[in-house]
Amino acid sequence: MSHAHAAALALSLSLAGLAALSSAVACKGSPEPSASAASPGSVGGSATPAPATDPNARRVDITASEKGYSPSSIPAKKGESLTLRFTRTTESECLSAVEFPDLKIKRDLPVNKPVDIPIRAEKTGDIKFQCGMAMLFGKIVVE
Ligand SMILES: [Cu+2]
Repeated sequence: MSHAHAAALALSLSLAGLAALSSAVACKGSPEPSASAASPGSVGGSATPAPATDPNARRVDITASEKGYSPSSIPAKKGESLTLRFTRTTESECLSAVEFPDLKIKRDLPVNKPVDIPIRAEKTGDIKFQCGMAMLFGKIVVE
């Protein structure tokens, strides 16, 4: 009688132990994948605000007329600071804003009011700009 009793007790103890073990594993396993998925990708994008106009920057006057941007291609040296002075000379709404998609810069261009946009030519290649509707284009060619 006492022998059967002990066996039953041992069985229930080991069952309780198994249950405790499996629930501990389940709790530990769940938070890990979401924690590791959240961490990468925090570096992307240039969150740096546009610098205040650099006094040493080279100024380039660009006219935005119904014919488009003039000049539409601006050569620059790598590392150079530029101030692009856009002047819109047409009532056409097409050119009411200028946008640098790669730099995430967008500025309104009021008619006949020069708008300065500081640009740093950080790497070689083209820095494109365009009207707000992406119909007219220009670029800075960095070498
Ligand atoms: Cu346009």
